[in-house]
Amino acid sequence: MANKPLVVTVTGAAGQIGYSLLFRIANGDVFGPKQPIILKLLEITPAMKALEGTLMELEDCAFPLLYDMIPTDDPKVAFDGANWAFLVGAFPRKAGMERADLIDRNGPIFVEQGKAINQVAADDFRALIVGNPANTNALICAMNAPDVPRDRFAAMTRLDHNRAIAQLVKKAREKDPDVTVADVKRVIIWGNHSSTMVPDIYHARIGRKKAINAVGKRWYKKHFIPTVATRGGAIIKARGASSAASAANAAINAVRDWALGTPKGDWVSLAVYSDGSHYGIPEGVMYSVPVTHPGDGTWQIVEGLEINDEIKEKMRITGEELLRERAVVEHLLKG
Ligand code: NAX
Repeated sequence: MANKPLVVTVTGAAGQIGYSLLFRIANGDVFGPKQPIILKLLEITPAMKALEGTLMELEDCAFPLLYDMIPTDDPKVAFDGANWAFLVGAFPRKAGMERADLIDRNGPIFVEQGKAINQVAADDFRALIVGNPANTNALICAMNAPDVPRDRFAAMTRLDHNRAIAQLVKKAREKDPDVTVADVKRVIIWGNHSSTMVPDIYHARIGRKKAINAVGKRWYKKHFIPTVATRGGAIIKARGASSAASAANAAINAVRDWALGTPKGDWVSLAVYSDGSHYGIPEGVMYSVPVTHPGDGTWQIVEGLEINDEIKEKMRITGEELLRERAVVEHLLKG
């Protein structure tokens, strides 16, 4: 074997995102066509049987890069020696459940997993948190793994970022049918992965044009922002189930870029720990910002962007929501 296998942990592996994600990781879509993978798959005990079925299917794909698979319901086994993790497993929001109830329900999962990561993960461990409320779960996980640097934990806003790009392409094509996804650069999602997220296109370009000029301010405010922010709900309404393949795809995009680097001249959105030194973002929350990845497993916040008052106000509101979420879980952050 050319390269030593990477240990990649996926939680919630028997769920619907897991069903799409695992096959693409095993296919080399994240770490490249030369990197063998060991998948460690965490589930709750009642879902172990379903996970067994997914494992049988993975086996039947005979992926050349899939060196081994280890299913478990024990976080310490799942994170043992892990280099990367996709933390997808969480309980879904049920009808009538407030956001605070969901935070309460899912928070303890990330306490337990953070503690296990602290004890047994590899030195170069990194995790993308997908399970909702993703930003606050990422914070809980990071704070319960005090020996792992906080910049190794990030929450996923890449699906929102991708949704923003797709909406821009659709609109721009009304005037120019040749516009493609590759023409759209420098979109930003600020803040929380929730309806207060701030999709910002004031720095974005579509080909050589400023995106805001290409699509118009009116459309941006009236259609784009609400469409991106409520897309998850629209998919549930149409499909009868929440986004799964697109969420798995976004997780793959996010970790691939984090591991291997962002394309030149562009950036991506990722919710990372705020130390309070950027763009007036409050300290101590996981806040989505534009980042570049040099390709060595690190990220850098894009500096020096001029933020207009309209976006600043929205950024303040989403920041306050994150602070309120933090207050709900303060007792889980002690580590
Ligand atoms: P599913 O309900 O299909 O799967 C979740 C899986 O997690 C289940 O198999 C469950 O048994 C497992 N699980 C629960 N507790 C666990 C624990 N303590 N350890 C390990 N596994 C555990 O949900 P799915 O559609 O796959 O979505 C998973 C999570 O992603 C949800 O929290 C969902 O809200 C969130 N999403 C986040 C997105 C984002 O952009 N950040 C977008 C997509 C998605 O909505």
